Amino acid sequence: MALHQIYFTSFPASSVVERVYSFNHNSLFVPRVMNNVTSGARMCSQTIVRRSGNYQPPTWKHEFIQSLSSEFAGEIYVGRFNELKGEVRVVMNKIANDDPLKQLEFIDILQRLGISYHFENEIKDMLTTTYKKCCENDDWKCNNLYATSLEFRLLRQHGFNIPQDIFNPFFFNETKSFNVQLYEDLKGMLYLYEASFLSIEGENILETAKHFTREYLEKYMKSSKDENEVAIVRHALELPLHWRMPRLETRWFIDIYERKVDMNPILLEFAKLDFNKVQSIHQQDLKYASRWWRRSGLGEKLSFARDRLMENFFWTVGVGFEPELSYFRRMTTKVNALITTIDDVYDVYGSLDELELFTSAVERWDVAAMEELPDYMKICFLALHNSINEMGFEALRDKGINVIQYLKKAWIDLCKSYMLEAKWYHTNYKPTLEEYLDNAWISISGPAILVHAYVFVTSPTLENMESLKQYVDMIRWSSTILRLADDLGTSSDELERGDVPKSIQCYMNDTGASENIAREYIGHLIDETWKKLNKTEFENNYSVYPRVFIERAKNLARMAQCMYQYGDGHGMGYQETKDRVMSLLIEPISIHCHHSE
Ligand code: LA6
Ligand code: MN
Ligand code: MN
Ligand code: MN
Ligand code: MN
Repeated sequence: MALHQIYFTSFPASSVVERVYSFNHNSLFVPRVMNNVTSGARMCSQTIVRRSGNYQPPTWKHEFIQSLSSEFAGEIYVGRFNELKGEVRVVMNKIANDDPLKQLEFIDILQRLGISYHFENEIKDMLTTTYKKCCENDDWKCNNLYATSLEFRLLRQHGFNIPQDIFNPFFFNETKSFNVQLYEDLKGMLYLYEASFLSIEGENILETAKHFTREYLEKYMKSSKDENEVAIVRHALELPLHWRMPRLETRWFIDIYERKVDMNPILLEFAKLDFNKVQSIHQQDLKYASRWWRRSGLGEKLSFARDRLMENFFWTVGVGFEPELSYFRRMTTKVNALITTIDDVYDVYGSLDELELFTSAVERWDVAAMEELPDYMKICFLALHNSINEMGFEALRDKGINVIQYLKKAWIDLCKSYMLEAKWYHTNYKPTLEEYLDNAWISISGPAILVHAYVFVTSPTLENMESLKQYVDMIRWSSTILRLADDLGTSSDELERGDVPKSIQCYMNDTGASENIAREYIGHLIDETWKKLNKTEFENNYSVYPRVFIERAKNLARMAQCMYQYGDGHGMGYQETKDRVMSLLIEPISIHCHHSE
């Protein structure tokens, strides 16, 4: 059935790559260059000068959201859906006795079509068998870069720590370079490129592979006239598969798959139907969240802050799309909306004195603490207090555990990190990049989001919550990527409005580099941080951090790279975000029936 032929049928001219890119992997940080705390900048004036975010009103109205409905929510398609699912399972069982490459290709297609979550156990079994034999040099992958790369990527994606050495047959250790005969193999090069993003620090073969294949693919793009191939390669170069927001990738791939000559119509129809069914569940979650947001009154009362209910919901779909994660999406939208609002209180509207009051009110976590707050902060504080306590109540009711102190701690840590940035801003202090990042991975709210997510997607124990309280590495690296991606997308606007120097500016201050060089460096840091995040997964003990949680941590980083891919997709109402929301949440995929009744 050769599903892999969706990719390439022709190969490019050989010898397009002349040299192997090498990269400097020294310290992440450069030494401190300047330290200019301006003292005596206390806020003492009576009139408070407030900044403005210049935010546009929301793109999506509450009434529009409430009007959404989908024919895929009902019973009409259930029969066909189950029928197709059964047929896919039959194909899968047949393939289980087939050659290993066929199995891997099938798993890859299921994943890319967004339907692999229906067959998790079957996939796990197949990959466990593959892993046991991964170091044998079997015929099906011998001298086959494509097959080896696919095997490597799938195994690592599923937490199996297959060694980089399986690429040894293609790599010359003496010259530290790949065999140039690989230039003949576009598909192999593309798959090696994708595989290289599953690496951890210190894996030199994979690091060489990443630069070698990128350079090759970039040259290929310039020389090829095959539009389909160029589109696929461009897509891969923009962002590798491992960094992509899963649902958008699914939506993109379904269209690609449909154009493939030997595609399997059963898989295609099942993928479309499943996409639409999942979308109808997302719409229900969105409507719930929008009702909550409307009732909170925050959008109207705090007119200086971003009113971004749809975007806040969209994040949650990026972090967890599966049908059974409705509760997670509903609650996390609330968390995101509170974060977005309170972030603007600290960054845009609040005076330093007001912010001190707010921070200590959150530390007290007590309605009595509201008394001394200005009115606009009262409503914000009470919305926070009530919403989070209610989540705590539901965890107690449904999971039998009192997590409020842990949720509360996440908000205290977040507000303290906001407070530190506010002080830096008001005293015109310029932190080094290292000093900035030490705080900024918390102030981007990743730890807060993930601690709450842990409660929403697992059955937490007090022991787990205690260990999470220290913000394990997984949370740290995911949040660091979130921060760096956010800085790449938002810091231009932030600096114009008035804000602390973000990572790009800190690096410029530290080194005297230009903005372009600094942006490139931050991109490099994202790459390095992904390696650390990858590593946490291989070291993980699944009983403390189950897959369902690890996937949230990885997806948070992916969603950040999606939201900020072209700028501030979260705050600025970009067309790109509108189009993405349309295609994921509003418009179903049209279904042509391939079966006759
Ligand atoms: C980004 O805003 C923002 F609102 C976030 C809270 C990022 C992640 C949020 C989710 C998932 P901004 P700052 C809702 O760029 O001030 O203002 O930390 O964040 O740079
Ligand atoms: Mn690199
Ligand atoms: Mn902000
Ligand atoms: Mn902020
Ligand atoms: Mn920002």
